[in-house]
Amino acid sequence: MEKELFDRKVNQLFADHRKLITKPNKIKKKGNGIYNRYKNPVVTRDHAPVFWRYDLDYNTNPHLMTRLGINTTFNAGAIKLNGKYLLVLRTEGFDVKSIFAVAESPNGVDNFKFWDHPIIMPVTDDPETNVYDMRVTQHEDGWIYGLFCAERKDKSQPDDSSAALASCGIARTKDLINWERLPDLKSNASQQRNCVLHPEFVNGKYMIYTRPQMAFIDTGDSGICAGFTESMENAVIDEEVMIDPRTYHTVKEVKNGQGPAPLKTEKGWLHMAHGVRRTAAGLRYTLYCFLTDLNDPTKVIKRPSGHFIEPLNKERVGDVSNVVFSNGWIKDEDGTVYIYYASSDTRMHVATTTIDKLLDYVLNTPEDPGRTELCAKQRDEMITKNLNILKSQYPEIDL
Ligand code: M1P
Repeated sequence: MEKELFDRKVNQLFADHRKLITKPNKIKKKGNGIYNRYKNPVVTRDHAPVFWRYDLDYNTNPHLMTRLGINTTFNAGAIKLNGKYLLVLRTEGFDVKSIFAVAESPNGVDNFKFWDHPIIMPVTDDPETNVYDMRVTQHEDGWIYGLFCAERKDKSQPDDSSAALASCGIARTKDLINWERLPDLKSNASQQRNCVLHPEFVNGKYMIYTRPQMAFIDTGDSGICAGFTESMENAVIDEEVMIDPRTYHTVKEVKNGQGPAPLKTEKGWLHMAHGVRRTAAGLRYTLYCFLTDLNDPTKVIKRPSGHFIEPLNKERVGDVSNVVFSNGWIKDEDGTVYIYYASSDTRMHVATTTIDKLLDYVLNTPEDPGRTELCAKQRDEMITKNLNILKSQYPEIDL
């Protein structure tokens, strides 16, 4: 390629990129009353800067090839800092290693722009092969903590190239730029994923939501648990108590995991989690909510039935299809909540709602009665009530 053409193409790459990242996002019509979905994903792999993917030196890349491709940008932690909405994205290269990248937006729903450099996360004495799914918690001790999955080859099974060990990596920062790596969480479980730091001390200790598991994929009898540690500089949990178990024939039959750190409300701690079902088409991941006691966050006080967000339309297809996963949300000063969720392990979306609506949802959506006969009766009660309302208040509606 002539240098002149190369230069033109470089300019075009940047123009196309700018057009994409500055595209306004719009609320989708026909919401469900609980939250608004948006027309466009907020971050895709094409949002990664051109200079993250291409070698722009004519001498070493005369064909202007993608040199280090980005495969997916998903499962982002979220925090608002200095008035900006920040996502800490799981950014997976073509090499299937994830790195953490920060993208910031002025309004939380569009114009997400990557910071120029990825996070260079310091390693422990036993460097991991992969890191992902960071939960970002602004703790009352003054630090911002990132808890993430640190994955290493299981060296006790040298002949199985898929044998891996997942543990909870811990790091802290004040600005998301400079990170202090702390030792991985120590607990009695051989593996941990989906660990999340609670934002406040509980009885003077740090509380960590865990998901202990005995194998890398299969979680066995595990569910969302909680444990306490005196310090984050050497986090040790001696005992984990189950707070949200898996349940037969529900959205969390096969596995579940805490989403982002819970939001504090006047009625309790508001949680979002993912639940997994096994289907003939493979695993299906949806998001669900629950509320825990303000004074005792290990005690669940409300469990609205079923899922809260499910993969819809284009969201259903991607690297790992039929998945929605969330590890980040932001509560604004005015009560608006920005829920960041990834679809099919591929791209990031936002849904917006308010604390009031979320509380209405968790407090007034009936619990799953557990059996089909009871579900039929539960629905019939609402139908009967509605038919009376319709007859008396909306006679013009043709039923
Ligand atoms: O592929 C779906 C998700 O699978 C894992 O989550 P969990 O351990 O709860 O099954 C994680 O690898 C997550 O990143 C991924 O989105």
